[in-house]
Amino acid sequence: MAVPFSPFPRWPLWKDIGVKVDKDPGKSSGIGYNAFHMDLVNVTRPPDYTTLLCVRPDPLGGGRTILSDAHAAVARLSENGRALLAESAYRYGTFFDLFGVGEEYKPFPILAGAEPGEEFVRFTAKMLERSQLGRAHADAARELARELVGGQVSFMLQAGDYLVVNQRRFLHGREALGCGQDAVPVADRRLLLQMFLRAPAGASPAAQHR
Ligand SMILES: O=C(O)CCC(=O)C(=O)O
Ligand SMILES: [Fe+2]
Repeated sequence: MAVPFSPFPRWPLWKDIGVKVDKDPGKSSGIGYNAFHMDLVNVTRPPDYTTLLCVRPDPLGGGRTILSDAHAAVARLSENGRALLAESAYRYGTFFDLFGVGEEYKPFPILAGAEPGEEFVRFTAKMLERSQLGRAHADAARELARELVGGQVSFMLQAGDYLVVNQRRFLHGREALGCGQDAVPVADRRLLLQMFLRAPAGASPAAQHR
């Protein structure tokens, strides 16, 4: 279906996402709400797929996976909102020691000009808190974040479940983990393994999922 690769030379192909109580709660391995995003949003060639293998769900019952159809959410926005999202006015995060994902993209448009439904909706709701955005562009992005939540589905990954997310179609995130993670031994805490996939040249992941 697609070829595994590691964008992070420093980490193994299967990157573990454990639980770190002292980490930024909204980020990977944090204990809080991980808002809707695509992985590696600020590169010119993001992974076509991001995949998550669940080794252990949260013993405290939190950490449901959330998914939302990005193009469906975009279609519910006003024309003016869509026009703002198509401007190169967005930025997020840093670019450091990455492999196989092109160049840093900064600033970037959330919506590409290409055929609707075929391209990435290059979005992370984390930019609303963590990046400097102009007022109108931030408002349009906040509107998109609201629509993503409105159209979301959520489910609990169980041990052995393997989720493959087409990043051209869906954005993903995670609900907060259960309260009291400090009391859970590290070896019993939630554990996922993450791997990225590149679609074969010429294959359109968006088309494959019609
Ligand atoms: O913890 C999760 O379920 C998702 C984490 C995630 O999306 C990420 O690390 O990129
Ligand atoms: Fe992610």
